[in-house]
Amino acid sequence: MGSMGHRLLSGNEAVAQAALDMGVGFGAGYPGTPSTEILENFSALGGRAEWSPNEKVALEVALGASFAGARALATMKHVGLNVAADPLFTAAYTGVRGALVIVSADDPGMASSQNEQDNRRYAVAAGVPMLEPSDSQDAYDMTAEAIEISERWRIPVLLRMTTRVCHSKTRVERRRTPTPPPATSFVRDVKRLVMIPAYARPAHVRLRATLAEIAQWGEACALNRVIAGERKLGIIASGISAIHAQEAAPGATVLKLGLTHPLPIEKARRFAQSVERCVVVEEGDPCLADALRAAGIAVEAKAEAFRFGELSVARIRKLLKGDTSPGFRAPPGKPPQLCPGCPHRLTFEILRKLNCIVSGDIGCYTLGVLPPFEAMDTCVCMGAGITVGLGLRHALPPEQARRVVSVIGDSTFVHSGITGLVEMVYNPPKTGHVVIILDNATTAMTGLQEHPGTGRRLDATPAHPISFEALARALGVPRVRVVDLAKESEAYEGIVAESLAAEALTVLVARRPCILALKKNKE
Ligand SMILES: Cc1ncc(C[n+]2csc(CCOP(=O)(O)OP(=O)(O)O)c2C)c(N)n1
Ligand code: SF4
Repeated sequence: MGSMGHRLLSGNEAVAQAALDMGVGFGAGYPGTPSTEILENFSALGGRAEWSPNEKVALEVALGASFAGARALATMKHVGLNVAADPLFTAAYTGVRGALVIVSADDPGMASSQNEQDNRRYAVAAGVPMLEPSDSQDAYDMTAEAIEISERWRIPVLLRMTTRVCHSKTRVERRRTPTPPPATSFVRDVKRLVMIPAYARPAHVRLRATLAEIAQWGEACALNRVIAGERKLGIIASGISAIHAQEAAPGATVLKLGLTHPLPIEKARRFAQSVERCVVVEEGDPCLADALRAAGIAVEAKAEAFRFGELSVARIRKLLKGDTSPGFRAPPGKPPQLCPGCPHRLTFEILRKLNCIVSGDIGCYTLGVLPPFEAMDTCVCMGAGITVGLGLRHALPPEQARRVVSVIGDSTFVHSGITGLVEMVYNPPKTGHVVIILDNATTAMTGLQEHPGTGRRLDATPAHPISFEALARALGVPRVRVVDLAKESEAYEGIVAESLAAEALTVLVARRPCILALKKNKE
């Protein structure tokens, strides 16, 4: 489609454009930096996209659409794939009908995440192909290629992006002729789609045979290519590292891997033999190096120091020299802060004043850990605010247990807090518990996305807003109280104190919209 010319797109925009051009009929996801803009752009381009309550739901809905013959996309950040891991592993067995591409946006260096897990491990563990774009053109081309691989071999495909690839803008040519979404229909295929052990056993055997076929195909496919250079130094790299490596060592011969699972082992072997020194340059875990060495290929792996954080051109120069001395570190910037006027502020002022032990969660409100509040004591993963709080209540001596409060944002509550509330009602701590749902009517941290509590969908169409207070009451929480922070700010402290003293199961819905969401919704 040369006639459409080149455009400057971020990696996320390029994935959205390719999905649209390839006739993806359904996109689902849960927001998470750096993946969020993929679905937002897909929707803006006219694609059918939805925010799901969490990543497991998103992947399952996308899988269902694929079973119906639609081409489907599921997007999430790296930790989101932990939540969606259950359907992922078995979807590899069922396989797909329409293409199913799962975007895992990893965050080496933790620009905006609680860990820097390397999701290339998931491709190996679940047994699904993985493609790794290096720039926006790759993101476009590999999204299209992932759709084709998925349909050709009837297998879900992981597209692994990283923060730099998601957010950097590079030139993109729309190389695919836009095609409309394919017609859908249900075709009964019980042996493939119902994973009872009798059908799952052959499905696993089938999966391994499919992977072997893809591995064979990958040996010669254009996704894995050699960029010619001197024989002295060969570099094997994928993703953004392949681009940085070319700049760090301009003379080197580079094997740029686009398909990193299954690996083109024989191609890599020939490559390693063709150069005098062969170094694997990879961000994160030594996944490629381990796999190549296990196959008996003599490659150099990076030193352990380079496992942490992002790689840059400067770091790769050091990596190639084996220099592990600490490099230049930018002086720490100003720590982030809750916006002036943020409705979360009052809650943390009160929790600090009341000397609470605060089991926190992830969102803007995690900033309650920093000065001036310093009112958060634990924060692990989405949803853990309620459940870790319950564990503390169960195990601490009563005089400390009585001070434990769980705080959780509204989007996070929908994502994975509801089951925590079920646990609370089912296995109540002896001293009761207090959960505060910080309902600011948006998913603020990731850029003000809608969720099932806001009354609007991804494309801003109206939806039935779920009521947290009605849900808590229906689950059997005896004390449920909505606090309107605009009108009851004076009374709020007394309400929290009284709830702690009650020693009963309590849910307080602290309600006041995020000031930025209010502004956005007025525009
Ligand atoms: C499994 C997982 N998915 C997504 C994210 C990214 N993320 C972090 S917090 C958050 C939600 C924040 O919204 P909310 O709970 O409403 O709090 P707010 O930021 O609005 O205060 C998201 C989507 C994550 N950390 N983990
Ligand atoms: S964006 Fe909204 S929720 Fe986040 S700190 Fe600012 S006002 Fe608070």
